[in-house]
Amino acid sequence: MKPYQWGINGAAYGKNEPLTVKAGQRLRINATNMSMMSHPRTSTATPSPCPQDCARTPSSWLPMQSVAIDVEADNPGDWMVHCHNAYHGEAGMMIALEYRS
Ligand SMILES: [Cu+2]
Repeated sequence: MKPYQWGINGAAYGKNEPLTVKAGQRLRINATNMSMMSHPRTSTATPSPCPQDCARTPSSWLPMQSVAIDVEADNPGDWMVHCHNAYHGEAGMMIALEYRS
């Protein structure tokens, strides 16, 4: 938390490698919250809004808790996987999910 920077896959957004998935594939994102803060997590696609294109962890992603997020590739586009606390996303807690048909 010091400096106030967050990341996914070992780096802040823009420095981490995008996740990729192709049509018909299933992707499992295994994630561990290595911080002592809770992180509500949501995946959203553009232009499709929530709730149909959202994946949420149970209520909140608790400190030191692991979750598995299963994604079925049935909606091509550029997605963002991010913490739902906007200020955490702004600090880098996001990663692109590139889905190509
Ligand atoms: Cu967060």
